[in-house]
Amino acid sequence: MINIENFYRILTDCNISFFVGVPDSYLNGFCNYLLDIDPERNIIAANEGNAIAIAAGHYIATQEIPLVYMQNSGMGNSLNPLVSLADENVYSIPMILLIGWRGRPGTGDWPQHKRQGEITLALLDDMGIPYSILTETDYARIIKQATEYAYVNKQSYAIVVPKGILDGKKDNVKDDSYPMSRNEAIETVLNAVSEDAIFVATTGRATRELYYLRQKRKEDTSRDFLNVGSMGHASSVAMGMALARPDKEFVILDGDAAAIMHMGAMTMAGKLDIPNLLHIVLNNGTHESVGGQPSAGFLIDFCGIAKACGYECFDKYVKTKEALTEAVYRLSNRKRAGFIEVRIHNGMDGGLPPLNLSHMEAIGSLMNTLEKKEIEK
Ligand SMILES: Cc1ncc(C[n+]2csc(CCOP(=O)(O)OP(=O)(O)O)c2C)c(N)n1
Repeated sequence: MINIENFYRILTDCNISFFVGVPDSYLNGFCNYLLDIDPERNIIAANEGNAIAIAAGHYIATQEIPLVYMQNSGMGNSLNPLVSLADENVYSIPMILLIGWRGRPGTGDWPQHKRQGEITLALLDDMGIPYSILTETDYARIIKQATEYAYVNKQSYAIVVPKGILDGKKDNVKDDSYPMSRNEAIETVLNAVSEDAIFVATTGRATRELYYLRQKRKEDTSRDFLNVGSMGHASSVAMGMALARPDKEFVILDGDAAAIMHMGAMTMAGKLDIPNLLHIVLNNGTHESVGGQPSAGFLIDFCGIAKACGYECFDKYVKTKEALTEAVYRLSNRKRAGFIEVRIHNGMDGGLPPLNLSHMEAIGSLMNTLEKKEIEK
């Protein structure tokens, strides 16, 4: 584990002092240090493409080289502005990329990280971005080499970060901002909607909580889709299913940061005839699954946005079990897609088991459930 203070000091010695990105658990110690030390110059972006473009704007306005941090899962989001905005063939905007290397071959990681882990270095090669793999002993030299390259060549340089080098302890801090936990909110929804509704849960803790609750309640999981990767796309997967199966109800358990990451998807509620869709955002105002860094969740009016996008909404937001149950009932006769924002507190059940399941089996039984209904009809 690198001393984060030293790491930061070397960056600032090399004139890197503007930071923008999406948090990652492998960069957790660094991200949380930035939050403490200089929140003004650390922008937590909506998605990794947003981060690259903000960094580009910063460079254009100041000629200071920015640092963009991200999990390698976000490389896809960053690719378009990297190659069509910052690339040497266009505006040649240099930046330092700090990339958490989930799924590094040989290290073992969850299935959703496997392919991205395998292609991380190849993607950088293909984009013409040189890189170094960060080590505990050689980090000062790597930072200097990266920044020198960026200044001299006006091009980006990536520092790829393996597990255990910049990750701090993930604090499980329970705050008392709102009465309900994620677990309680999900259980309330499970109790309020029809028994055969199909659930789609977002990346991170929501998938684990839903799976865990199904075991605890001795319910089968063949009606659940666990969107373990593709952050921000759970609602779109649900929309695709809802459109194809108007006879079934689909409930999305989304996260605030995930919904914000691909918020454009919400406009589809105004375009598509999907009253069988209920989109619930579990808003704790943070990226809790990767260390609790703040999102814009508490700064924006989700229900206002949802209404403007064509959803039917209940109130501004709900925060108690009773209000959440009431919201589900009030929306049960909706004519359009429904939307509920639930404010929840941070803090996770420490005993929550990891998600140990076969994704192919899980999708097989969900597809079976959907197919069975078709035959019965
Ligand atoms: C494209 C992409 N970027 C970053 C990540 C890392 N990541 C996993 S979960 C998560 C935070 C999700 O926050 P939110 O949706 O609010 O749910 P919470 O964790 O608070 O329950 C992040 C940033 C990822 N999986 N994919």
